[in-house]
Amino acid sequence: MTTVHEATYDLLRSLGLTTVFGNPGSTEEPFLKNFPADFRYVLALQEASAVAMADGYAQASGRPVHVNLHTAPGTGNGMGSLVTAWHNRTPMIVTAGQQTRTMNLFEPMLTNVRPTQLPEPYVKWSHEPLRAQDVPEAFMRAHATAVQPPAGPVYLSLPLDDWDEPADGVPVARRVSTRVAPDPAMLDRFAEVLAQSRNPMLVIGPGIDRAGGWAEAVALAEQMRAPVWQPPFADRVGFPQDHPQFQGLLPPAIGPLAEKLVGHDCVLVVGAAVFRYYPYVPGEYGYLPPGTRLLHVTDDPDEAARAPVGDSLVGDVALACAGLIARLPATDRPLPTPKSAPPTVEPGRPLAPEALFATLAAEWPADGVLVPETPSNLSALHRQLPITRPGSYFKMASGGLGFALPAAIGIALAQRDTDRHRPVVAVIGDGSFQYSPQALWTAAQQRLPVVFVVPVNQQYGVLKAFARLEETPGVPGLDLPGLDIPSIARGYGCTAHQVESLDDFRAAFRGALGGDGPTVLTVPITADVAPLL
Ligand SMILES: Cc1ncc(C[n+]2csc(CCOP(=O)(O)OP(=O)(O)O)c2C)c(N)n1
Repeated sequence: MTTVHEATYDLLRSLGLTTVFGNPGSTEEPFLKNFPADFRYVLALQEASAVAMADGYAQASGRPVHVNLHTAPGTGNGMGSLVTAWHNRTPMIVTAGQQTRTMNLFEPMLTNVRPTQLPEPYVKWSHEPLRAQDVPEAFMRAHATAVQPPAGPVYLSLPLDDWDEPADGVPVARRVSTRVAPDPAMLDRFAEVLAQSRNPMLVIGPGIDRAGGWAEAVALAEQMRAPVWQPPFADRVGFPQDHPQFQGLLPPAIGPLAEKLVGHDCVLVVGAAVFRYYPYVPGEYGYLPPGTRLLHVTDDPDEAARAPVGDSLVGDVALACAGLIARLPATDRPLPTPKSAPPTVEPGRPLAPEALFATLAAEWPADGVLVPETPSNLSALHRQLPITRPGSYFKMASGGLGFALPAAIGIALAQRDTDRHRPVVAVIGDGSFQYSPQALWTAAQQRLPVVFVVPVNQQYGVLKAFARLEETPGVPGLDLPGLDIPSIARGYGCTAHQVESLDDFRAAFRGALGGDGPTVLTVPITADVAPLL
């Protein structure tokens, strides 16, 4: 007799899902019992870390991932990271144990009372099988749902007494496609508008990196001879930031962003929202300056629906770029002026963050992967450190802190599993560092050579900038004295150094890159905070 347990593991094996990220409890042990030797359990010490680590792993490996959480409390702990995985469009199957079916009517301890509602709305599908025999097929449906565009997390609640039940058989591992071609008629219309445009602008977003479309995006930009901008809050980078046509990052507010579009009769946004704004700063033009037409390409029907302006074409963004290249005539438009070089900044003591990032850029390994979560200094980091290759930048798309630290660990594990061994460097503010530091233990246990650079300004700097912009003086809780981050890091098994000069940073960074485990480098920086916009 094949049990539900055997049928499920057979299916997971066929789907290539032999790694389980998680944090176990009594309700998960019947699933985890007799854990097969060809499977791997990556233990995280808190569920927020388990989900974010899995998110990084899925994004860097380009494959869906399985995370196993402890019924309702584990799901609750993982929820912030699940919100991020949703916005990151990460294909993720989250499973959680459920109390025994036979007792559930009376709600024993650890009952997940409304299991399918708990992770909503940040899952594409949420389900508790009606019969034990449906568990393996539910995994198949969960997988097929998670990977289709827009990819995202799904949730299965699995009662603990299901696993020894007889199975109906082992489900067939089905394949579903993950690319949907854009409508050719709408591509024709977009191409006509672009061909007639005198001064088009391109906005290339994270969707291009996700679709593996760097070559298509570069070819389209070069064919159009148009300036290229990155949209606000891009969680991946879709265009080489050292390309002569690359102009920089668009500001995340309605008025300032619209001002950047002035003079362009057409703006083509590919693989991004229109637009991801943050503070409400309306300008004189509204969303678009007069005379500017907006065209939008996304693989997400909901992103198309909620755009306030423009015509949207839904489909795979790399295929759409290729379709436009084939349709557009050559042009002799003048090329845009390259943007100016980043400023040189005096280091000072404590260091100016921008001087630290200039040194980081000078030391940057050519195939390095950056995982940033340094809110008040992100613009300085971008100015100094251009991302020039695909799959080299992973940031949370949600605005929820606590992603970068565990995600960097999942990304490093994916680098090792895929034999790419690209160095992973996370730059994480001293405040952001505190949301999921337990993940450091997993990095140490897995001997992953992640380098964590922590600019320490002893405050929630960006919230001070926000308070100035919003004119909300007297907000409490924005200072962070008394955190001993090197001790925290050592406590979890990492190497840790505090560095105060650029020379010390250089030496410590080189050593950390060549290490065989995680290193945390804390760097005291000035508490000056740049304006939010
Ligand atoms: C989960 C979560 N909680 C709270 C916040 C609000 N928040 C945004 S930025 C920030 C401060 C981050 O501080 P730090 O990492 O030290 O960076 P700095 O702004 O000083 O550069 C906080 C608390 C958030 N974005 N996410």
